[in-house]
Amino acid sequence: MTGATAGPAGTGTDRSVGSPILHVDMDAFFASVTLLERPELRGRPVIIGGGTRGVVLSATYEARAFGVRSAMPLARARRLCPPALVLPPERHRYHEVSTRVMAILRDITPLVAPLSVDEAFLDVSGSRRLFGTPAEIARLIRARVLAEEGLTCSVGVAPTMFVAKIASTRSKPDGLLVVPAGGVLSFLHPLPTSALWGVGQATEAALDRLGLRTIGDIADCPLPTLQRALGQAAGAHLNALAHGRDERAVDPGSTEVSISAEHTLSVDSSDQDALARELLRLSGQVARRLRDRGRVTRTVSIKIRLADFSTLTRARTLREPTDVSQEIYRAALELFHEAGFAGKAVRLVGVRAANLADAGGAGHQLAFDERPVGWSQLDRATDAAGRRFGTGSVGPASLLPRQPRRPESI
Ligand code: TTP
Ligand code: MG
Ligand code: MG
Repeated sequence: MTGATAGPAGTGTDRSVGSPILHVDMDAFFASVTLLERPELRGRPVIIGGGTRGVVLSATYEARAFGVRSAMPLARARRLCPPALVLPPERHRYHEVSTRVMAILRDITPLVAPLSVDEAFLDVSGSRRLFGTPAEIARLIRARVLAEEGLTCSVGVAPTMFVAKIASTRSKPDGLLVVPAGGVLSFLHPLPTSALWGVGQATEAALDRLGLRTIGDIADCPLPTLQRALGQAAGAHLNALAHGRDERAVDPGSTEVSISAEHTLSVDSSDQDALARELLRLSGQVARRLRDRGRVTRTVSIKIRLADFSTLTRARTLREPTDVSQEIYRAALELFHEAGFAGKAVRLVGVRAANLADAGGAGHQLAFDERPVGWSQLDRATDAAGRRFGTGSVGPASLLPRQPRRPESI
């Protein structure tokens, strides 16, 4: 299926020219990647899940037809969809595909801001001469991702980030939806309030109490009423969004949720001193990249792949956020010693800094009202990183949105 395009798409009359922001999101990402190597399962309801959390991570659209949704407990998903096949995640493959998809996007413009492992914003304002209008670029991206990865993605094209994000969601699966500059309000206003990025259950309930069901209702609501119910800042933000106003710009540096470096040893090694030196070198790289970006980390993790390819991660939340090599190294080395790899042959080591914050405001956690509205998805990803990376936790770290660029040391 090819999704709807609001507005004619040919050059000349292309109404996407005033809509330079693209949001690209892979369809049923984990499930689709897993199915690439299991083509006999295509068309069947498939769920990726299991592991320690026992929830649905991704479900094919065939499974969703039964009501299966991500984050649902697997037991419930199985009850809703008895014929579904439940398969374990293959994190390494998802990461590799993600890296290649992000590279396709960076072929178009350096202004790519990944938001998670399977989605990114692009600002294509400067790409017109090389690649055409935003709608043409969206088609090009979809065609390349399909041709090169065998996967479908959905793309929203809009004048602003939050509208592009809503548009990609509304066009799923395998869709393209262009919201022309003059069509933002007619697109937004009929949608339910929950479609607004940043409106969670609590905010939705508060809006509901005011009798506000659609985004159009929010736009029509007097600002003071909205602010009394939600607070000054949140009320003003929602009012602005409901009028289609979103000042944020696609910033390639702002959405990184982690920075990592890893290295595959030329020969498998169990030499503890040599491995510690490698951790020191990688910690230095990570710290430098944090400083380059003006960021600090609160969560350091290590990744160790043994000769038999089994891969483990260990993570620690620091007392104080840092961009100092030695502090990152100290945490990484402690994790390494605690993990009990002594004597085992190691194939790959990695260091990751997650739970990032701006160096200027280190330690200052923005309250909801202070956050630029629209970043709640990113905030959630970052919060989740903190939760999942509890001291000594194992495993699901590789599910977190990763920095899509391949570390230079590989
Ligand atoms: P999503 O883009 O939210 O979902 P999706 O790609 O599976 O489906 P859609 O077509 O609706 O975009 O998430 C991308 C991947 O991230 C998803 O395939 C699995 C993973 N993921 C988790 O690991 N944990 C989670 O809680 C969620 C929501 C997703
Ligand atoms: Mg997706
Ligand atoms: Mg996504």
